[in-house]
Amino acid sequence: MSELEAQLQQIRNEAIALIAQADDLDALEQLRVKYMGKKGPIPQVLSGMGKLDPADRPKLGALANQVKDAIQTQIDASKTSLQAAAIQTRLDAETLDVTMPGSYRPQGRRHPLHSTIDNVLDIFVGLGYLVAEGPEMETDYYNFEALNFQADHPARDMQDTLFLTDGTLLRTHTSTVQVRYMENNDPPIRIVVPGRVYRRDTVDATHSAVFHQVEILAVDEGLTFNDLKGTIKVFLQELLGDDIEVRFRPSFFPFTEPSAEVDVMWKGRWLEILGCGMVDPNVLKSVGYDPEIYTGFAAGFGVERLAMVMHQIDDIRRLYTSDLRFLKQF
Ligand code: 2NL
Repeated sequence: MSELEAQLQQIRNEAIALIAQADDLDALEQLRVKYMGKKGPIPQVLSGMGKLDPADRPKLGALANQVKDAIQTQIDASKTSLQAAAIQTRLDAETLDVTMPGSYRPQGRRHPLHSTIDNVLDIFVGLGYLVAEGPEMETDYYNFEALNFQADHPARDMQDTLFLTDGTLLRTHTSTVQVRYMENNDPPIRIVVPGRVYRRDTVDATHSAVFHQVEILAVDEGLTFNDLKGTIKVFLQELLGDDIEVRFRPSFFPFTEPSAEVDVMWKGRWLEILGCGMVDPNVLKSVGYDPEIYTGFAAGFGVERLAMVMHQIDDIRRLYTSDLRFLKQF
């Protein structure tokens, strides 16, 4: 065996050994470039062929090709097994154990006050009413004057209303929004108004200085007390069930004439649930509606009281203290 043949065989043995040990695809590629490239050891050996007897040259060339084939075969084999190993490693890393316990995501929900408001709004929107809202800080005009409160009405007393230092006040009902809406829109109108209202009250189980109201208002030609009764009845049936018993009692509000209070039979007792009436002609006049042409009806109720009745809540303060043990029940 010639010196050059021996070198080729040594190159083959060394290359195959190193390639077989390569532990990733990058290392394998480096070995491929090193042993199979144009600047590799095989062309190096072949460049010494000139010194050989011409008769021995084909034999050396044939051996060089065998060595290259052998190295290439090892490269292919290593590449296949390294690729398979890489896929297996990735599969192992990405394995999901579907039997592991899931992570707990606390689920929020509507507050009972807001779900009550949502239910009420949905019913009136279904009857064709638009939802309207307005400011909580108001003037005497919108809270009292335009709503036909006489100058000496007890509700205007400092004792009952929260006045701000600049002479404005915190609205004591959402009727202010209806006055503003009527000022800016011609009849026919139908609106439902949810909102926060303020009273100068001592807090106890049934009173809060801040609470929520929903009021409705409809103004059109020819609306009668019968339209009011029908609307209230349908509303309470949708809210509390078709079998609900409803009773209207005469009452008084400065902004309606005639006025009524509405009771429902609930768990064996008559419970007062809302106030209503035909809009007083003076209120229509103050927003520029002609009471000879238009009539209207309105109603209002406290959301906390309604939610307390519906869910048997014993203390209004439970609705404000954000105690999850309480709220999780809804
Ligand atoms: C109650 C009674 C009521 C109204 C609110 C109203 C609004 C305008 C004109 C006329 Cl702009 N009326 N609202 C009418 C009757 C009763 O609320 O007991 N609320 C807690």
